[in-house]
Amino acid sequence: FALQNNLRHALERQEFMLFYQPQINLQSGEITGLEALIRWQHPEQGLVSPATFIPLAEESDLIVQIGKWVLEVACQQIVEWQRISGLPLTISVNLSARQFYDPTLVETISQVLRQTQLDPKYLELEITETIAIKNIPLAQQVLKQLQGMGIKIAMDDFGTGFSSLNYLTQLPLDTLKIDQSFIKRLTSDAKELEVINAVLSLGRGLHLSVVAEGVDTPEQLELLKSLKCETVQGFLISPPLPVLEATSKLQAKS
Ligand code: G
Ligand code: G
Ligand code: MN
Ligand code: NA
Repeated sequence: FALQNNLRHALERQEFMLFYQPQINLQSGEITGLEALIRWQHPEQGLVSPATFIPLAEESDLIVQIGKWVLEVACQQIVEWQRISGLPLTISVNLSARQFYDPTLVETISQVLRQTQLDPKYLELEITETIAIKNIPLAQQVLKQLQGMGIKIAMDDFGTGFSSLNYLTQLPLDTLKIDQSFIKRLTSDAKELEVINAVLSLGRGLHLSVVAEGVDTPEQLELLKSLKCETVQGFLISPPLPVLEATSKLQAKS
């Protein structure tokens, strides 16, 4: 209860911040984009994980306000990073269910794009299978509008939902993000390799980019390279970083 109460004031008290986790192209080693990940600096409890407070925020419209803040800050930041690095960087932003189905989402996003002057093709919105299957026809409609604006859509945690293959042809998508759990098991079993291979081949067939998430070891990286995986993200490459550290990393690359 206390946490939920504090959460209500966290925005005005400026207690949220974004961390950014780089994604790299496996062939070139270049950073192609970053995923924005929210953090809550709680005055007494320290850093609170979004895994804890996003579900609380989802219980009310608070998630819509927090989500808007995330979009504003993330889009502003990527414009700045594109400018200083000269790289065509994409920013990936996670959406929650209530935020995704909120009737103000599309207007909020167009407003943020106008304000920040970010080219929509550099904004990627991440939704999960669980979000999509709540209401496939509505999800389809919202995603079509967003894609029509030039925004990219990624299916996050791919492979952990129920009807993975069922919705793939029904929803307009640009990217599949293979869930971390698949990558974690990548070394132990030849069957795991085949599953990832199948997702990569599915991606190629459907003209979707594929990102392997949670890459933790050099061995996993080598296996993904051998499978011709395009993009990777994970602690081995970099953990989510505060702005200044991410900026240094981008400057070192350019
Ligand atoms: O960064 P971390 O591993 O602590 O994230 C935990 C969970 O919180 C992940 O599922 C991630 O997608 C989610 N998350 C992080 N930032 C955001 C955000 O800005 N919005 C939403 N809806 N979820 C987020
Ligand atoms: O649900 P989603 O995929 O958005 O969650 C992303 C979160 O996963 C990030 O916030 C980050 O903290 C976490 N993460 C990113 N890379 C790794 C990794 O290599 N290993 C582990 N265990 N977690 C990771
Ligand atoms: Mn994500
Ligand atoms: Na994920």
